[in-house]
Amino acid sequence: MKRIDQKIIDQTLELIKSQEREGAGNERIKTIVNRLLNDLFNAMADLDITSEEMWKACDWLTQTGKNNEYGLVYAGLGIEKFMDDMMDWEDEQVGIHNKTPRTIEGPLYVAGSPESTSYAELETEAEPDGERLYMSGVVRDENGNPIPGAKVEVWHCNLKGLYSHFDSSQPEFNLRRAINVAEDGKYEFKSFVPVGYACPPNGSTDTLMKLLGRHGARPAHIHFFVTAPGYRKLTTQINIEGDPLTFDDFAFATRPELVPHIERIPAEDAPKYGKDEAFAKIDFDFNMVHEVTDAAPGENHRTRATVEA
Ligand code: MBD
Ligand code: FE
Repeated sequence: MKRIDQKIIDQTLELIKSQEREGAGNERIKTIVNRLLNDLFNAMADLDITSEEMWKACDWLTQTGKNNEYGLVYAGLGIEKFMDDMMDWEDEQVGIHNKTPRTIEGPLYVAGSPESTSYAELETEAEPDGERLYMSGVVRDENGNPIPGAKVEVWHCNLKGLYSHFDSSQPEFNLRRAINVAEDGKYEFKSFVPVGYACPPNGSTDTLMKLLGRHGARPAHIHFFVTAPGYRKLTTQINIEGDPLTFDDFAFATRPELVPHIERIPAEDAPKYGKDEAFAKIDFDFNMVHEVTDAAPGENHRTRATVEA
């Protein structure tokens, strides 16, 4: 039951729209804003939203911006996941299959990480209590052939669940690297098994999650951008198998195909793999598809953190 006549809602929407000048401004923005206002005003009426609630929301939005938490809110409300759903559906419609599934980027990427060829060690700062991890695989095209010249950017958090740059106590680019693959398409990195992530306590996202009766935690995961000339940028993650939150991720990023088996190699078998200590081993190939014009591009131009030289 609306607390106001539909006629008045529509009149107000019309009034607001009537100030737009033809030929001025941006048509796409006009369409989007008018649609969102339409849905918002109707929701305000349907839900009997009070002045108190409206201004609480304004305060929360203001604080979220001050905290730089909108990227986190997009993740936690499933907005970023829903964009993936739409792009996946579009891929299916145009017949794109057999690719490594995409999943959300999240708000914690930093551009410009140190580059190397075929192999990288992610720890700028050693994590002495970490369980050693080696992850490796091949970047492949639609036919399974390696893609020479592909680049694998990788980033993950430390054992406190914090990401370098956003956590200023870590060295710049700690646990962030860019690996250029050679002719064989292979990449490998040495790191440690990361832990899960939790939203900053009492921040805007955490506050919202609590009001929704939800948690603000992610299972342990590792992020990737995989790029190659002519191919669609792949934004994805893998999960650490066995994490209790694997399918209870506040950011909805887990996909069954992105939970590779993690194998534990004891110290005595390590030399067989050319390693000198016990380690956890993940094998994971990235299957790329060519850039196409009839489905969403792999890249978007959201503002990303960079490090001043
Ligand atoms: C993360 O580490 C992350 O990957 C996402 C999507 C949201 C918050 C923290
Ligand atoms: Fe993350």
